[in-house]
Amino acid sequence: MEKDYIRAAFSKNEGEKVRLAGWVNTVASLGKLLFINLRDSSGLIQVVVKKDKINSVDFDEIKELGRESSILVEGEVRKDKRAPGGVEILAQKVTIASSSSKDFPIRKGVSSKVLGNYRHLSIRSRKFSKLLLIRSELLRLFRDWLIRNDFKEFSCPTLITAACEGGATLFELNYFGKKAYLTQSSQFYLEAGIFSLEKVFTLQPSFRAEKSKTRRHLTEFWHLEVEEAWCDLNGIINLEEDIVADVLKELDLKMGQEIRSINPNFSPPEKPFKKITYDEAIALLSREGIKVEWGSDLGADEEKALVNIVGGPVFVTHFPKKTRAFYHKPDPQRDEVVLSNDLLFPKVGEIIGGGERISDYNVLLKRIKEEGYSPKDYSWYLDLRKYGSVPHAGFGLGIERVLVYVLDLPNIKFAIPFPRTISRIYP
Ligand code: NSS
Repeated sequence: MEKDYIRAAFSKNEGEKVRLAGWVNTVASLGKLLFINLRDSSGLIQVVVKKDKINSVDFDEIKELGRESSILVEGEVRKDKRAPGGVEILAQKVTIASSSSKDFPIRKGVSSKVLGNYRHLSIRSRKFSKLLLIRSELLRLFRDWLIRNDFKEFSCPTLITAACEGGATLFELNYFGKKAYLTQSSQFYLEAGIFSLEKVFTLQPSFRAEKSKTRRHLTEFWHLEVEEAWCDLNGIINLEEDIVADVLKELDLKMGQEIRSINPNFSPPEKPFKKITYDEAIALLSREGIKVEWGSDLGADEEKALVNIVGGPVFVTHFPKKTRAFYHKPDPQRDEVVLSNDLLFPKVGEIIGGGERISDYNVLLKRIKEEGYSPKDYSWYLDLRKYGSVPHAGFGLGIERVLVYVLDLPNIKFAIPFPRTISRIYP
């Protein structure tokens, strides 16, 4: 197919002859004139069709086109103050690619349930298209940043045999008669990867059988995970701070206008982010009358309160061992806490979980047993500590959580084209 058409947003030069391809938003008829509001991936443009400029059979067919009909337009750009966007296209030829059925189910005022049931169609809206463009750019910027900083993309399996983050949220499946699971995190495979490439990352879905309905949990989310050899807790915190602050600044430069059309109050967070220990966090919360017993994890409400108290993004480090998965390295100064960190952000709470890993074989074996797991299930993971183990650290970042923050979304399900939650696996 010939692709010499240009996008609506770039059809700006008075007198220019252009070819456009897109979808009909509305057709308004004014006697011998038709005004088509045409949509493509770049935006909307008005197309004017004059009856005397076009064959009359075509004119009548265009007049009857339903919303979402796909058409090709050849015409001339004209400046017109009344047209949305300041320009319109005076059509010389309109070709109907496919006329849409008249029962397009997305209409003004439909419920959010209907929008969810028709997500395959509702992603066509201007707002959703903008959001998905921002998401696409965010993914690209994270990848670019990591590649620029000498990290290599490392592909990990989705089908796995043992839990990374504890068994509670595993999706189980039958793998030719054997028990297998969908991965909760690619961390262990990235840890294997550092012995080959030293600095690795992956950007792929993780799966969690989250049974609660919250505004920040999906059962399938896009997980950016990074692992680095010869790295400790401080090293990984610095890396997290750099990548998040740099990428959000770059995203603002590239997509600031689109972002602010959805969240007018967005401004990228400035480095350095505040850093506090878990002990300091519960002391701060206690001063505000929020009691957290030492040894309990921080929930969404506590995270929100902390971000408010601190006044922006905050790293919380040195969580109690019992709140974290077995692979975290215990603090050599204080065995009951681990060298872990969470990065908490306004509006959404935790966007990153990470830290330094146990690099000693015997310590790891002990922790696996203490947590009640079978060392046999982690035999390959233990091997990594047998053959030239190194200090190493890494983190995982939830892409959709970052988007909830950037766009101030009321629910994480708006941050992904086809959300999976406890109550939705269709479409
Ligand atoms: O459970 S995490 O805190 N950490 C890990 O999975 C580590 N194994 C990552 C690593 O070090 N390689 O999850 C990391 C992030 C968390 O901060 C959230 O931003 C996101 O993954 N996350 C989620 N996003 C959406 N929905 C759900 N259910 C979810 N769970 C975690």
